Amino acid sequence: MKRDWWKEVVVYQVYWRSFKDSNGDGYGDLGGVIEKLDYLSELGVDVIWLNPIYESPDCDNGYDISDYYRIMPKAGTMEQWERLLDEVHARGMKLIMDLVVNHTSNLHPWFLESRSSRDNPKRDWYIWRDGRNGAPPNNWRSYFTPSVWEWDEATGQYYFHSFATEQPDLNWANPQVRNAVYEMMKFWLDKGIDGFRMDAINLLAKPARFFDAENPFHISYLANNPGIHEYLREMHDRVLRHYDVLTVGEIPFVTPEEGLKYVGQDRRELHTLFHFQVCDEMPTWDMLRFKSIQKRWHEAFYGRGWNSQFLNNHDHTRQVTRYGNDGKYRIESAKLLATMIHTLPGIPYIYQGEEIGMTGVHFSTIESYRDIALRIRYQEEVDRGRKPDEVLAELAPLARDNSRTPMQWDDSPNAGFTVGEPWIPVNPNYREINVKKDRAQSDSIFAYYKALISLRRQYPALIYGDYTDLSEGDTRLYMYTRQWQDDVCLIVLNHAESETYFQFPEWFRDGDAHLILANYEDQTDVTDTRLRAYEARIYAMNV
Ligand code: TEU
Repeated sequence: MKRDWWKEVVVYQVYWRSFKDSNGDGYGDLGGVIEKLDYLSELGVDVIWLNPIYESPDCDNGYDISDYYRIMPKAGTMEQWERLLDEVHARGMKLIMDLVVNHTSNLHPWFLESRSSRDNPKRDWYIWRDGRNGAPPNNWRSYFTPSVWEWDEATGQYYFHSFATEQPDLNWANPQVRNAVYEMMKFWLDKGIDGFRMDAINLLAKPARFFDAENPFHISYLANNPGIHEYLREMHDRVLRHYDVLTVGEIPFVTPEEGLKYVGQDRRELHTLFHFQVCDEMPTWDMLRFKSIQKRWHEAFYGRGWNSQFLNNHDHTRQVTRYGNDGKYRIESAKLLATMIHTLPGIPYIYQGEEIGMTGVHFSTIESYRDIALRIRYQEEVDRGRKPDEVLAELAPLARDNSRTPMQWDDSPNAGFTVGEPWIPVNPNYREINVKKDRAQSDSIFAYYKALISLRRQYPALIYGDYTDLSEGDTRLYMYTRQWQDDVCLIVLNHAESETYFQFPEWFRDGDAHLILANYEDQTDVTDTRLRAYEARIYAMNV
């Protein structure tokens, strides 16, 4: 298999508004990211993914862009951004930026023009349709609202939005739109960035006719529509192939076979993708489901395309709370989940705070929540007559704000995130869980992540190796190998609070196996087959 730098990286996601505030306005910012670069460099990550920093009315935390060429004042200035890029590069790291081109803000000048009249030259830059007997053109729901259509009084038509009404979708069928996006991409690439994380990129194409959906709640109709691969191939041909960069598409609603159409190495579209089979189909940990997802994707992708591994991000609640145990075994289970993510096939993504085992949060009032998606959904349910408390209790566990609370640096007020008033409340557990405390402990989660990241450099089998699950059907034990040429790594995990025993594979016992990492410090015995609560180990050997 061909070696490429971008296959070998570990990516760290910086949700900057919650990372570190350098000017006391309560929002994290670029200055704060610069301050913490040594921290990231010490962790050992190769690439930083920065969530959108472009000018935006900020209805959806920067995913509603009103000027692609300017920096949002909350984040800082273009000079600071340029300095950030230099400082990242000076430390031997790379920077990838969020590319949000399925939609713009409704305050983007393109949309203001488009909505100004039916014969404006930019009318066709967005998707406008007549209603159907006084109702929207079809019955589709959007991600955030009951309809993808919003009535616009001024010109008497509806416009299409896959997310909030403040996020009208661009019309990718219009070549002028595509040109404008390609120019903008070149602007950032020419500044020297190292790639893009492409927001909702498989939503760009829309169907020729907007038929009704049988079940409007299954919003997969928004994705993978005819024409999408032509757009991505054109984007590759016109822009991406001229730069040596990493591209990762956010691709909801795909099977492995469909996913390969986006990232197959012969496809000339994208390098890698995020699929959401784990996050969307596993509300809580489900070992058998997880194993079957890993197996299916590996079988489809091995030697053909490159995957990603992640269990949380700014849209999906903290992994240790959702998929581990954020009480008694927080430290052990945080490390167990990290072990999986860094040893399963694909690029590992670390979401800020994960490396110290930050947990989800449960705010007691709706006012504390900031997320537009949650607030709209809450209102919709309350308007249907449901009890507010009950609705909140139902929505809280998977709320996006779980991951968006400020990074917990130390036990000083507001966790050392800001000297001002944080834009979203800090998780009240910050005195117990913070970077300073974690790093002072002998069983530091941070140190374990650091070790995992450096193991990937020593053992290319963890990156390029074939994957074999040796524990199919077992609901607690997960044991698998990664093999590349003569090198094998064996990973053994017990995803349970009680003990489990396992058997080494026959071939393994005879070799010169050694234990290269374990999440229980006292574990040094290579022959021990007893696993304690959330115990995780990695062995290596030559065959
Ligand atoms: O998310 C869009 C998106 O497709 C996800 O909602 C995805 O389907 C989901 O995580 C799977 O469960 C992106 C951004 O990540 C999100 O923060 C924005 O709100 C959204 O786009 C709109 O730009």
